[in-house]
Amino acid sequence: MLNGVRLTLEFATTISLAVFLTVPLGCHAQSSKIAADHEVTSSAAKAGQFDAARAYDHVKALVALGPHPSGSEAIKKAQEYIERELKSFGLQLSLDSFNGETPRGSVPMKNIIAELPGEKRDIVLITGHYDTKLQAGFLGANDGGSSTAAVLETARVLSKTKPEYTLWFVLFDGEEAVVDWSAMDGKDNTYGSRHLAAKLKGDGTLNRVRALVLFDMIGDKDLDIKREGESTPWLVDTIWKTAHELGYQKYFLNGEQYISDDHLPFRDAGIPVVDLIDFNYGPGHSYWHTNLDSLDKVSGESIKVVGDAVLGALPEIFKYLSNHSAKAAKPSSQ
Ligand code: 1BN
Ligand code: ZN
Repeated sequence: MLNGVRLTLEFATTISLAVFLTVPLGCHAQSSKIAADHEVTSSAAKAGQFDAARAYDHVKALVALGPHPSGSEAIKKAQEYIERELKSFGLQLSLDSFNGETPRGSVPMKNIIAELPGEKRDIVLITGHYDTKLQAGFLGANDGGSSTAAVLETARVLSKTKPEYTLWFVLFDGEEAVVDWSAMDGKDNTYGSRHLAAKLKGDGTLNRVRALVLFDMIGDKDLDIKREGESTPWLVDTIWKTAHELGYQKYFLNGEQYISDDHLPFRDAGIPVVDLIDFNYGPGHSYWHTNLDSLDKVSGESIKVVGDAVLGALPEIFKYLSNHSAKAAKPSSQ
């Protein structure tokens, strides 16, 4: 069903990445032969594509670990997997470990951050959560798995480039509630993103953060994403425009929804944010936070649709940021 648009999309994504993201010199051998040049170009183009099969394999690997809520033994395996993958792309990791103070006591948590240096020091965050909801038998193929897969595959594709802005690929821990989303005065959720936003504010790095893209629940075989109303309009518009140009209007709908999620701590700190979330999962949303959120409900092609839209929109996002300097209240970092 999603295959019909793939060729057009691959072409469009390759072109836009080629124009706006500089592949570092020395990556590809020079050749005087046109045929050899063509071969080099097409293999580079392939390497520059978001790969649906790789995304699906990430979800499969995470699901195979079993339920991995914050603080569990299984989440340590998920962390090892994510860290190994990000390192294999040649990215520099930093680990933001902390204790989440939950209704069930103190829980060790860890945000995983991989940096891709850009031409500018200012940072765009590409994010998702990797913890699964604390519930016996809950695998979170879509809710936890798909967001992790999208961040990892986006990181792999972009790691071959030198982007205009520095990119941080961030996997948040502790997105899910330990007891209930509204427990503890509405604070039993988004532990990782709240911790990172506060930490970056405290050490001054938040002044360099110019935008945040959040993937969540984007692996549904029946993909339909509405505009998220807490998100920043120009960022939503930019991604929707790109998605529609890529032929993805069927998946990027024009309706609106309001979702409380990992983007909010950064939005509240004044950062432009967008939450890409398909909050219509299964008949009558019946798979969400149930043990029906399993591998068979997820498609790598759906994850690719959203990954392609973000990759394709990045040049426009960078252009917008270049034309709109950081808020005057924030001291300039450059
Ligand atoms: C998304 C996936 N969310 C949790 N898992 C955020 C959310 C929480 C969305 C409560 C709606 C209600
Ligand atoms: Zn959830």
